[in-house]
Amino acid sequence: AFYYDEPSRTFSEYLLIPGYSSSKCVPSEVDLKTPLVRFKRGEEPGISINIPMVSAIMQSVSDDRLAVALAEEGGMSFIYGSQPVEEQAEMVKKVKRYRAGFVVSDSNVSPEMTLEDVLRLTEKTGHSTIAVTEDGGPNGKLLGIVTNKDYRLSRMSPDTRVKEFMTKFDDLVYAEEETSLKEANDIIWEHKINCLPLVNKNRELAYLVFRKDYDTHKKNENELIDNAKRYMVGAGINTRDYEMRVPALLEAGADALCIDSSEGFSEWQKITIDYIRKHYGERVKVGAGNVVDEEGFRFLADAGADFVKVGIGGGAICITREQKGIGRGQATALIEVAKARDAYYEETGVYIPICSDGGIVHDYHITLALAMGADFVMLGRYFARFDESPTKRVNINGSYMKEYWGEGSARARNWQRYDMGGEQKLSFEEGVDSLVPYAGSLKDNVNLTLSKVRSTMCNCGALTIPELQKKAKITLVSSTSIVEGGAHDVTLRNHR
Ligand code: MZP
Repeated sequence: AFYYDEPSRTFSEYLLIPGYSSSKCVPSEVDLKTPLVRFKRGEEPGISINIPMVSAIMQSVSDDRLAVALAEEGGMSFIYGSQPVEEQAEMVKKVKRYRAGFVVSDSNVSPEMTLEDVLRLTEKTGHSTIAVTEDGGPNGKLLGIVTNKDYRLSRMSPDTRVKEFMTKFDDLVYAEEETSLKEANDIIWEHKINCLPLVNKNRELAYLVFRKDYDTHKKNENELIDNAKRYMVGAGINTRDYEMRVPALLEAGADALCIDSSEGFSEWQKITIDYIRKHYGERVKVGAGNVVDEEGFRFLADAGADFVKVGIGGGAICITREQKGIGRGQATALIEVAKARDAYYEETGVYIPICSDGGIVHDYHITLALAMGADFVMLGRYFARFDESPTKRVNINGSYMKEYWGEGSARARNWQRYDMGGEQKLSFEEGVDSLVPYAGSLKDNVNLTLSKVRSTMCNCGALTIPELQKKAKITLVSSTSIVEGGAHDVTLRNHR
């Protein structure tokens, strides 16, 4: 066996030593923009994110709602892949249909539905206005608009079909997607309507603009709604069903893919990337991982990964190290892979961003990870605590908690993430089912976290992430990495 001379260490064993900060080095001047995908020396990366945070590819973390909230702050989510292809693609579509400030009609009805169905749908989704499309699909041909108020006032029988009801409201007003906000507003006021559907050339619904959306966008009244900000979103894939999943996710509009695996130094990842390169060339961006050393990084870099994820066994819900005895302290893994990334860049002129995945417990761990060479970090527990995460908020002895479970837990049953080519099932658990303290909105928390990151960067005299990586002085403080190997910072729930 090969023995490493040094023990593997984690973030809590390190601290940053402040460097000189000039009077120009103030938090408001810090730029956190960072590359997401590989680029050649002298060129710009195909995709960058404005803050160095992405959300974990997990059922309890990354659905379309969290993806929109994180994109609004400048980060990016990877929608979880441990669900049927169509459902994952639908989540991606919902994020892509969403434009800053505009409501996307994701709760459409077909003309065959009854008024009772419509009322139930408005109650379930909280949308008072629903678009009626020919096939009931979200982007189908637009036939009309129904508001629950119309229905209530009409006093028609609940069994009435929407198509009969619509004959009472045949003055459908709509506009083309290229309408400017000002024009949309004029139409809304002229027709005394609350909601204007926008359609493409085939009268397929693009989205609904509400009067209140315009009010919140007054400053850019001549902006075209086609140009309104669209959010970026990523999606997890696996090394089993990629031939089905990849095309569906791309069709849905995913901006980047990521092979989601607990252990990425494997031929399966190369085969998956080869498939993508063969069918889509370089235009489809795909991350790979996870790895924890130079060899693993080199393998994925040579295989064509657009970014590489680092980390095995450090996730808050992860018990891989206890179950299988594999893994590495997150800091040591990251430091080695960052060196490998820099050496690769020197040799080939190709920069491959690395993502530190798992084990971020305190906000300062993010700054440390960036200082140690990460281009961005992936977080699960952190995001699971917020309003926007997909899980239930529960009251435990008077305190609000949110559910958070691992992809390797019996609850998620994401066997593809742990697949070693054997039977198609999860043979033993590598993750726990837990609760984390509820923490409020994503926006408030991300802003607070990043204000700490910016402030620490200024203490180190750095205004950008590459500058931090160059200037950071890091010291070891103690050896507590053993704590990271087990479930930590969570309350265990019914775990056998
Ligand atoms: P954390 O931010 O909660 O500490 O860690 C999140 C990361 O843990 C995920 O991005 C993923 O790499 C990893 N993960 C997800 N499920 C499990 C598991 O069940 C796991 N063991 O380790």
